[in-house]
Amino acid sequence: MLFYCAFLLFSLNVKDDVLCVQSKPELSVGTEHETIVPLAAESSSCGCHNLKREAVVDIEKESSIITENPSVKYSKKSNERHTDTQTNGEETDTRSQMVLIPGGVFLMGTDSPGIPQDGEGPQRRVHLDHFYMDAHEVSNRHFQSFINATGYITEAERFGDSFVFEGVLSEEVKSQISQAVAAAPWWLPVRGADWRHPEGPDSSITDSRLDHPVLHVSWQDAVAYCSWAHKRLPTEAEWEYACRGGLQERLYPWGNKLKPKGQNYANLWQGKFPTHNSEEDGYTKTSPVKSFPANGYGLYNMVGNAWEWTSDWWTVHHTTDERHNPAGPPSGTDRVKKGGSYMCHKSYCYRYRCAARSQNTPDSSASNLGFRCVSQEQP
Ligand SMILES: *[C@@H]1O[C@H](CO)[C@@H](O)[C@H](O)[C@H]1NC(C)=O
Ligand SMILES: [Ca+2]
Ligand SMILES: [Ca+2]
Repeated sequence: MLFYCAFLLFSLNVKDDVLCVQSKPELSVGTEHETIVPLAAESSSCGCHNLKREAVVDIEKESSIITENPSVKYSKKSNERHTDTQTNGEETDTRSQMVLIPGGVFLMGTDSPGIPQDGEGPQRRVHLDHFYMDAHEVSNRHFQSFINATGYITEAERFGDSFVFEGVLSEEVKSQISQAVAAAPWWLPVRGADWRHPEGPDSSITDSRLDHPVLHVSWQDAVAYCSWAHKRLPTEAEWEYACRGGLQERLYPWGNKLKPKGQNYANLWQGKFPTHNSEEDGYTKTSPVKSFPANGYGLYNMVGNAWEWTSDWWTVHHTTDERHNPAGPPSGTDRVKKGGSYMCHKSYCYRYRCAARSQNTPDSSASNLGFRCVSQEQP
């Protein structure tokens, strides 16, 4: 632990004390939690092989909830076409469109946790009032409207650095970095990395990436954006209920089968992490916020693409008492994030499930972490 803290103190200046108050080494990195766990330990401890539900679910029936014929719609090739046609409609919106999530009761968490130490269980009954949710992750375009209107400066810009996945950096930027995160050498603290420069100073979000999720935003940044838009961050319960899209006790927003009819339903990692991304789903990094099929509520990329901040403080202890509109513990050190990212692969980050969860300190930012907002009534 000391080693981690010393390492972080060395590699990051302003954020150190916040990162180092955490008690577990994998929490102290301030970025993708799953990447800190050694590969061997993870594959034996994550319980991936104990999941039983895949066998009992009618896959044909489930995929028909989403679309008539997913097999031709979500191949790598058609994803490219699909997203081309979608970029235009949003040019003039300054805020993203929202969908109604009807109130109801659902089973939050799971009794068959993929990663028990994350506090995915126990499963519990949760009642929620209706709310509206952004149909997709907040895009660079929408975040730019906020910045233009307010002059807000993100935490990554103020700190002067942010974590970037090594695999997306140019050789030039990499050559200037002398530190890395001890147990996760693929996370590099990059000076000048921020939402406008997702891979450091020599990168940008112009043109083709305006409709991708905004990255390198801290929890505070996300809260500031949502307030500006007269919205707020979702609670973890709201996020998870929305993720499930009206289905009960399923792993993913579309069912229990990761790739119905062999098609990709989310932007994840295919290949061998972190060295080889086969890009089978069409994307090495982020994808446009409306790529891949929406779930039953009309929500895109709830799992995969970018991790999403929620308003809850982090804890791994949950009561099984029935709850109404739970908002998490009253205090804590980390905030809950949900959904996994384009960096997730089952072998080391089986967190692209609705019940899965992870955490970061509120001032952390990284090249795979974004957010979306909700509101009780349509703003
Ligand atoms: C924000 O301002 C810049 C510079 O004036 C402009 O190019 C850009 O289109 C604006 N973005 C939005 C979404 O309004
Ligand atoms: Ca991908
Ligand atoms: Ca997401």
